[in-house]
Amino acid sequence: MNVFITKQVPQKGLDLLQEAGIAYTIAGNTLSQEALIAELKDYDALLSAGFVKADATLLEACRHLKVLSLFSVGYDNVDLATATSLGIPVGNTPGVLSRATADTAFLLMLAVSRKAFYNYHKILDGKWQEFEPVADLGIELDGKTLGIFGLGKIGYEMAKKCRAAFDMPVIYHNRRQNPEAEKELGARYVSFEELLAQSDVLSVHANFSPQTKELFNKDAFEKMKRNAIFVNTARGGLHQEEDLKAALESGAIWGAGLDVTNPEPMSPANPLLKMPNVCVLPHIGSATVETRDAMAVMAAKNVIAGLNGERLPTIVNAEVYG
Ligand code: 8YV
Repeated sequence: MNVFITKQVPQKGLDLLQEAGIAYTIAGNTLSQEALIAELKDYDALLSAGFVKADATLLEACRHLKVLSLFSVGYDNVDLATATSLGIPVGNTPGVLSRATADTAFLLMLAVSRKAFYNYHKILDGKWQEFEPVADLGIELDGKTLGIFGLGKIGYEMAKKCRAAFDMPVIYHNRRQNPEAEKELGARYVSFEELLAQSDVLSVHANFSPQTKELFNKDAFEKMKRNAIFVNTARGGLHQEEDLKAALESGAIWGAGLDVTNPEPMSPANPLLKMPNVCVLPHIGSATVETRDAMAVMAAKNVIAGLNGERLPTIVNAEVYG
């Protein structure tokens, strides 16, 4: 039994594979889809880290795979219907990255509110001048309303931090109501329109899907408060970048913090990077030692279960089991 791993992952996951008697190969470089398909002919499982498009072409060519284990919570890069129809179980890594990702959303919210990245660049550019009482002022967060779009595990952690740090009332919009967040955090369910109209900080934590694609567009930004901060740590495809730029330029919203962009990587020439009220990070939501270790362990456990013909501990397409 063997598994092909697309990128180096933390040793803790590799140790588990070894203990389970599973041989692994780690790709030396990023492979084209064609090369990956050719490689996978000799493997029973794929542990996919980074952006590997597991579309119908790849899955049909690799229908012999006993498991596709994702080193991520997101599964928007997998054609789940095809995986299920071919009987390939797909596993992901939910839960363990919620705190780290929420930390990143919190960091962006605070950094945007004080124009932190812009002010740092002023120093680098030799533009730290004399004290100016009205230059480059930020806005405070105490008591402001936090709106969460997609209040699942990560959104919950973000809401918890914002309540504890700044006593922010929480409103949210979801497919389903979240009774735990309502009870523990006093979160209030609102319509999407109300979320746009009432949030001082609007933080996005939803999955990317055809339903959520570019939901944050011109129309949405124009319905938001002029002092609003938009934060996206989910997927870049949830916002329309040109519309976001226009909304920031026109003052339709106050600022934006992005850990995800569309495309990734973002071009260094992107004008968003020069805007005072914008902070961009290169998709580091889950990038802590603790979280990446935990993700590696979870992804390895999915591989081991799949190769032993057992149900994956964290399965995305449970329908595969009928
Ligand atoms: C990963 C993520 O860094 O889990 C996710 O969905 O976006 C990040 O944790 C990324 O997917 C690389 O595998």
